Amino acid sequence: MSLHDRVAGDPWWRNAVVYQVYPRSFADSDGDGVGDLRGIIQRLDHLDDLGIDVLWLSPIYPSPQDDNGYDISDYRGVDPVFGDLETLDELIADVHRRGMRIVLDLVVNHTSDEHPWFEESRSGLDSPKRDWYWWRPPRLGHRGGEPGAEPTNWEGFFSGSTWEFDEASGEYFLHLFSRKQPDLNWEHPAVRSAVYDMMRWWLDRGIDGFRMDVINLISKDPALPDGPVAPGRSLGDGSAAYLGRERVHSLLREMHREVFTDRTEHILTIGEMPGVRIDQAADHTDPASNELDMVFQFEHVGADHGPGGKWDLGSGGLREAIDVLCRWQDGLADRGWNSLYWNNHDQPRVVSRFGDPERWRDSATALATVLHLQRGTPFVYQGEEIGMTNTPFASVDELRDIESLRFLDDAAGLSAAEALGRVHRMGRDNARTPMQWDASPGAGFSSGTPWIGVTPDRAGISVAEQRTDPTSVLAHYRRLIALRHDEPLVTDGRFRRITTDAPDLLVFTREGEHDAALLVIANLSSEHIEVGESLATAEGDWELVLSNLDPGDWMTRLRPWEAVVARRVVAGDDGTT
Ligand code: ISL
Repeated sequence: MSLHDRVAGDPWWRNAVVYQVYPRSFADSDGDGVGDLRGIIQRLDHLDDLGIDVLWLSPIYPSPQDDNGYDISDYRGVDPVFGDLETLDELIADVHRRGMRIVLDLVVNHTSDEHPWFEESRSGLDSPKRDWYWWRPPRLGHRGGEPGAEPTNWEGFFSGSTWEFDEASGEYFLHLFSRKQPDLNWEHPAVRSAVYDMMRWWLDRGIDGFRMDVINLISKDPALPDGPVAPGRSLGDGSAAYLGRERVHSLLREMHREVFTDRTEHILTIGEMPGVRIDQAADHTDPASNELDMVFQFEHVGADHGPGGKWDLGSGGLREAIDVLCRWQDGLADRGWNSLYWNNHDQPRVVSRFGDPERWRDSATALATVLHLQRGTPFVYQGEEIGMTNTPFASVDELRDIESLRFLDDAAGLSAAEALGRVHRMGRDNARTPMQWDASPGAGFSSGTPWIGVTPDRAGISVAEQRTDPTSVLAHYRRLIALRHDEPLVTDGRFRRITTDAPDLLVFTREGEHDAALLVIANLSSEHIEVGESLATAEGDWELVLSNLDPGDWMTRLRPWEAVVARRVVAGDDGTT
């Protein structure tokens, strides 16, 4: 059944599964080594085959590509490296013809420094667009450009100060990310109306929604106060002045009013929100708020970070990540809606991060099962559905990501080997190696030299090798997605975790009316686990719905990484029980 046939009044996105494409790395149709829109069109059968409902494209707009397109120099076009607007129209039409929807990335916390808005803003103190960005004079008593003269002590997301000095005007501009990504000033009404206008333009062109990049950073405290400096660091944490401020709510409501009301179809809105808390997410995604449909939270993917952030490897792992996800399930049970993800273009590959390389297939499918059976909207990041792994980049020369390269420049106090080791584990390039379509040397991604190397260790990890194998990771994702479409409890059932004595045994139910329920039992470890007493509170008889291994005696003991979904057999259902 296609999305278009679903019951009227039921928001179309509620049981949808989203697939994220990172265009640079998905499919290269012209052999220049960079993925493109034509390549995506040629591979849409793969999304159809998986059962995907929504395609989310990471940025395809004209961009100097300092941060792979998250630095946009023209909001109404397509970068020539990816194709042109006509090809994008063709992609939109093809996606719709297949009964799918398409969501674009909206990156409006910042633009590129090569965007005409910024070029005009930078042109002089009296430019009419000067206040479209955050300009500030050097710190009192300092000369612009000298160390310590930055207007605040903030450290940026990509290491180093958040301020760049502009010789010509003698002022600094704010950039929370790279210096080629100046932050827009959302306090300026003209900025907001220019953004809303652009969003309407895209909706009129036929797109079905937006994934909004760092949307909880758009409101800044105009006083721009210094932030606290952690022991051993030279720069401060300014996030109190720019992360998750109360005003984000009213800005999002205004956007909703200006852009999304009066549309005949529901527009899907997903806000990316680093650092968002559960109570904030409930407020943002409560339908009564008229803000967003769902947000990306970061708590579970922070489970293995240390106090110093992602490069500071922590002691936590999968158990902690699961606890976080369960808290989010409970936290948004009555109000709001979860997004569910393990991977995206910023995260290391989940099977390498939380799975077991020795039990690659079983851990990849178990991790998928426990995510896809939760309440919320699942996101599959390209390659996750075939269990793609992290890449052992041999040297710095093989890395491409600005965040990793900045970290290596800045990693004072760490040996080169230690710093590279951390990049191996946490770096974003792990997610950005070419999509593995087949087992050929170029992985079927490109006939040319890819912009970033293909993962060397990839036996069995390609679409071609898995497509017709019913035991493959790909086949398992296909089954999980089909189950969501066919079984309303996966969308709507109430989540209840059943606590167990075994720390790596995850048990939860999804409960509906009249005793209807699904039971999920997963062994998230490489040891056998006795299930035994754990199921005492999961009353009833259960019939197997789905399993990632040959079904065994799952009510008694689970093999390593065994994950099972069962349905309660309700007496009187069919007159036989
Ligand atoms: O990637 C991160 C941690 O490694 C985050 O800090 C990330 O930068 C943050 O989640 C924001 O991500 C988004 O905005 C960035 C861009 O680099 C990311 O690719 C994008 O997903 C700036 O636009």
